[in-house]
Amino acid sequence: MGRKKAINGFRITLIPQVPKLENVSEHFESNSIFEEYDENSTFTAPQRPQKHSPKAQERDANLHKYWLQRYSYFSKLDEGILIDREGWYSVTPEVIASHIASWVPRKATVLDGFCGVAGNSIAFARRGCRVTAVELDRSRLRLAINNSRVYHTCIKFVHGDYCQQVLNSTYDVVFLSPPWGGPSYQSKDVFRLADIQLTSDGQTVDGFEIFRLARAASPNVIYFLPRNTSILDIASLAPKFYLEQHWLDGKFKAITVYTGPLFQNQK
Ligand code: MGP
Repeated sequence: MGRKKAINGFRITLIPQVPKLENVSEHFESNSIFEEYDENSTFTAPQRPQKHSPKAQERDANLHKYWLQRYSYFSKLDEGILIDREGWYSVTPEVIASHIASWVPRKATVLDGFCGVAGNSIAFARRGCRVTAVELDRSRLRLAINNSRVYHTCIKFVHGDYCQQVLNSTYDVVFLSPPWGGPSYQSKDVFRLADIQLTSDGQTVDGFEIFRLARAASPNVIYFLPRNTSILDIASLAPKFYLEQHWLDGKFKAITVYTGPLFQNQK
């Protein structure tokens, strides 16, 4: 629940604490680090709509610009959406997430390998896809589950490492929106796929390897990338691809690469 505080005569509702997962059915598969949360899990969602407070975001100059665009990320922001620091700068704006989802047939199985606070997973689920959403950060996963509840979507959430999860099953589509190393991608003239660097099982995994792993789980991969990504790197991923530029309010935000038979002759 949000706490109320009087500041300069105004009553401000502070951002609520991360809700507790209660009675969540967790199970550990043998030889696996995954815990699964699905539609059968019970979860305490926010009891009533919460107003987000500008306080924290206004204090933090780096987050201020995201705060100003807050309703572009989640139109239901005030209905209980929770976003952490990394979520603010990496969540896909809702209209872009819905557009990306519109490329995927309804009922398709989709792996969202880096679900973050669930912006894309929610869009795929609203499209009618059967979504498995993976997140390594446990606290962020709780926010994702909360946000999915706000949108009344049914998503299978997995706490774990994309590089391991992607080896476990096959999917109609794998969606990739990995961490790009934070907003500093903007300072590079050209962003290289090798600049995406994750650690999995003690090994460094770059943006090429992330894609290679996805292709092993599905012939159809959607890759959400910085707007300054090297076109040569993208061209080296697959012989045929669609590349889409996303513009919002006159600003070039990001690009998406679609590869695989599902996307041939789609648009
Ligand atoms: P941005 O460049 O930080 O914002 O991110 P903006 O508003 O274009 O910044 P400005 O300074 O040019 O005005 C643009 C979009 O890219 C965000 O809304 C996110 O959807 C996405 N994005 C940004 N980052 C840093 C990441 C990231 O690390 N990972 C992923 N997957 N997406 C990101």
